[in-house]
Amino acid sequence: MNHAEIDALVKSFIVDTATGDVNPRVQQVVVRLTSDLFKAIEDLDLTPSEIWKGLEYFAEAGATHELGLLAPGIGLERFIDIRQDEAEARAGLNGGTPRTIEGPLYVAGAPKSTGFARLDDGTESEQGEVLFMQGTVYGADGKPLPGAQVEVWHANLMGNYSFFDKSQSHFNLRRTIITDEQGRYQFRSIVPMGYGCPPEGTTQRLLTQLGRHGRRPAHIHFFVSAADHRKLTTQINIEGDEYCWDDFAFASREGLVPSVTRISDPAELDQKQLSKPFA
Ligand code: MBD
Ligand code: FE
Repeated sequence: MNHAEIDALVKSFIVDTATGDVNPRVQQVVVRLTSDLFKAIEDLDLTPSEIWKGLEYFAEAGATHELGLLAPGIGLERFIDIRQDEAEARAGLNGGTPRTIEGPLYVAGAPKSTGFARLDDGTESEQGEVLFMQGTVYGADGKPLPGAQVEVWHANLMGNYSFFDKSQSHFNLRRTIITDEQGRYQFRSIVPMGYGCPPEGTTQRLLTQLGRHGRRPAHIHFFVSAADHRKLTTQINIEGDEYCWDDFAFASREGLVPSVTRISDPAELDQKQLSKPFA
């Protein structure tokens, strides 16, 4: 069938049979996606078994909760961000910390504190490196924002996230920090390890057939929100990670790889003229 015939067929199936209440947007989207699918089937000459295999693939991805992993893996989540950046640029809303993808592993309701939080429950203190991070939340006017909400979440030393990894305590490595009077937040945690897609899962199986790996660099996620401001969704990568610029989820961006200073003795804070965490 040629494309015009496919358009007519899809219209006859979906549009011409409408009787009750039509949601025009849903109709528009379904007509478009269905005709694009049929055209791809035609152009690629997909066999019936290939088509059913594709449907089974999505069924398995859904049943194993991997659709949220497939979305970043095929670049869909990054594409949504690019479009958001473009929309903001058109509206003249430039500058500030770049956004990047949320990923599938956020959990709402993390313990809340003001100014400072310790994120880790201490179970990996022996093996891990202690990490301190501090920063200031600024509004678009460049002024510090007191009372802003900084939600932080990251993986443990196995690259796993609490709740998804049942072996971790609830809300391990997840906290909500409210900025202090000067718009500052600080936290103590452990340096995370990068995430890897479940090796036998639907996402990794697809990536492998595309000749791709399913690794993410070590990273820390943030939601930053405040009254009358749009929410920022972003992440930082830990510099030096071999996947820092080779992320299967395409989340790495210029400006989101802060420099990390490693110290073994607190006295080095003075020598290196670093601000003191907790000070
Ligand atoms: C992650 O930790 C993540 O941040 C993304 C985007 C995908 C999979 C695991
Ligand atoms: Fe993550």
